[in-house]
Parts: sequence; structure tokens; C-alpha cells
Amino acid sequence: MRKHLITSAALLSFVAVAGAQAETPPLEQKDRYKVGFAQMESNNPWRIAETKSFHDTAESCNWDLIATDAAGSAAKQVADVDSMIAQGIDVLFLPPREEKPLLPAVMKAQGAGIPVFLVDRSVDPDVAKPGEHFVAFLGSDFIEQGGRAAEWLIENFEGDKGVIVELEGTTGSSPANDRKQGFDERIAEDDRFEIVASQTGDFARDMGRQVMETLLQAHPDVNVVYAHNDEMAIGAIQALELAGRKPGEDVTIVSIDGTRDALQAIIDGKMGVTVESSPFFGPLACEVMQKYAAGEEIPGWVEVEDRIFTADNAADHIDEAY
Ligand code: GZL
Repeated sequence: MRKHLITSAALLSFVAVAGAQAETPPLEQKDRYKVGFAQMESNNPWRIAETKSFHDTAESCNWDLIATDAAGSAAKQVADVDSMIAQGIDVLFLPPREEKPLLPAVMKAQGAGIPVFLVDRSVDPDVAKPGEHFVAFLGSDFIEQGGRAAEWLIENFEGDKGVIVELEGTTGSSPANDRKQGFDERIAEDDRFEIVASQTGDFARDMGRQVMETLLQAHPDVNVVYAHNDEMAIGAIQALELAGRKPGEDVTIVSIDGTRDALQAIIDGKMGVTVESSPFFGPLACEVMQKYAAGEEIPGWVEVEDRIFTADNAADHIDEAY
């Protein structure tokens, strides 16, 4: 804890200095750019699809791309950014694994005169501001995603009593914080539902399965699972079937992302809905970076619009899924 406090104190003083730079560093227009993409992990289809999206965009956007993988460690993700700064990148695209631990990476890049774009997740909004500490956040409205999952459940659940187990994403990450807030606030408006347990599965399939197995023991009457992402939802389906339950018949599964396995689970009648959270950030990153280099004003939040996949349309979209 003491180390953390030192970091926080050091960080706050650094922010005070960095905060003095009201503007984010400029990006000069040039033929080729040395671009850093510091990925947090590659343990699920979503992460793999996002990283591929950046590699697939590099040549068409004149990027010499330096892409790293922190294997699920926020500390290593910070170290990866340090290394990119030392290599003299022109611009940094960062999906911060957790809101607070990645603040030093944002501040160091800013302090080194490197414009930072946060993709797919953000950092602590009480400390770092768009247009001041980073150029912009490119990503979805996670609160709305959680709210849409709850709305689908309210509209489509036919029972009198919904006993909900919630599988949360990575602790301290902006999607986990906001998807919880959005769902919990909206579902509270319908008194048929009660969230009896809420626990992190770290956005991972196997941990989602393990947590579901444990919560099923404690709450055998569960008939709804809300997972913050499809990987954990698929893991929960595995746990439920191993316990003799019938997902889609005696348990309603609601989730977020839109992966191929989730769309297949919807087609198979095991999952009710998945709210899209697209991983394909490469083209958007290119477009926004080019506008910034051209001196255009970039909004602090470049919002990605999300579709919703149900039994009505899953088969129409599975071929484009990842
Ligand atoms: C959302 C992204 C989340 C996905 C998960 O933008 O941060 O992280 O929803 C992924 O599947 O692990």
C-alpha cells in the first residue's frame, strides 16, 4: 500500500505540472509516423481482433507500428509505454487495462510531448481530462451498453421473478465500472429483478466459468446471468450446462461485445442478447490521428455507436463476427 501511496503522491505532483500544459502535444504532418499501440492482453477474441485491426490499418495509414502486449499486467503496460517513449514514437494509442494504474503512462507520454489517444477503455476521469492530459477517448458508451442489456431483459423476461448473477469485467476498468452502473441502475426500475451476487470474472472465459460454478452453489435459484462481456457469458453457459441447467430455457443470458461464439450461442437459443462493443478501432484511430495532425479540433470523446444482436439478427451478422 505504501508503494501505491508514493506513486499517487508522485503522480499528483506530476499531474500538477503536466496540468499546466493546457494543450495536448501537437502532431506534425509527415509522410510516415512511428505509432505506439500498447495492448493490455491477448487472451480473448476481442483483444486479438482489436490488435489485428491496428496491424491491418498500419500500411494504409503510413504507420511504422510498434505494438506490444502486456499479458494482462497493468504494470507491464506502463513499462511498455515507457519503452515506446524511449523509442521516440510520434503518437500513442493506449487501451488502459485499469483506470488508475495506467495514469502514469498517460502523464509520461504527455510530458514527453507525445499526443495520447485512449482507445476502448479510459483512465480515471477525476485525474486525467481529454484535451488536457490526452487528446481524446475513442470508444463506446459503456453505461448505455449496460442500460441496453437491462432494457432487453425487462422487455423479454417472461417470469415473475428474475434472480440475477452479475459477472463483472476487470476490476477497476472503465467498461466494468460503467457496465455495472448502467445495468444496475436500469434494472432497479423493475421490481421483478434482484441482483443476488456480483463478482469479477476479469473479462475471461475460464474465470467466468469458475465464478459461475461457485455462485451457482450459493444461488441455485438463479435464472438470469448478466455478463459484462461474451467471454464470461460463454464460460457461464458452460458452468450452467455442467450443472444440468438449460441456458436459454431456465436461465436467461444477457451479455455485451458481439463475438462469433456469442452470436452462435444466440442462434442456438442459449443466449438472449449481446450488445455490440466493436473491437475494430484501427480505421477510426487512423482517421482521428490524421485530423489531429491537420490541426482539426478533436472532441474529447469520439463515441462509437453500438448495434444489438438478438435471435432476430444474429444469423445475419455472424459471418462478419470475430
Ligand atoms: C470494451 C473492451 C472490453 C471488451 C472485453 O471496449 O475494453 O475489454 O468488452 C474486453 O471483451 O476484454
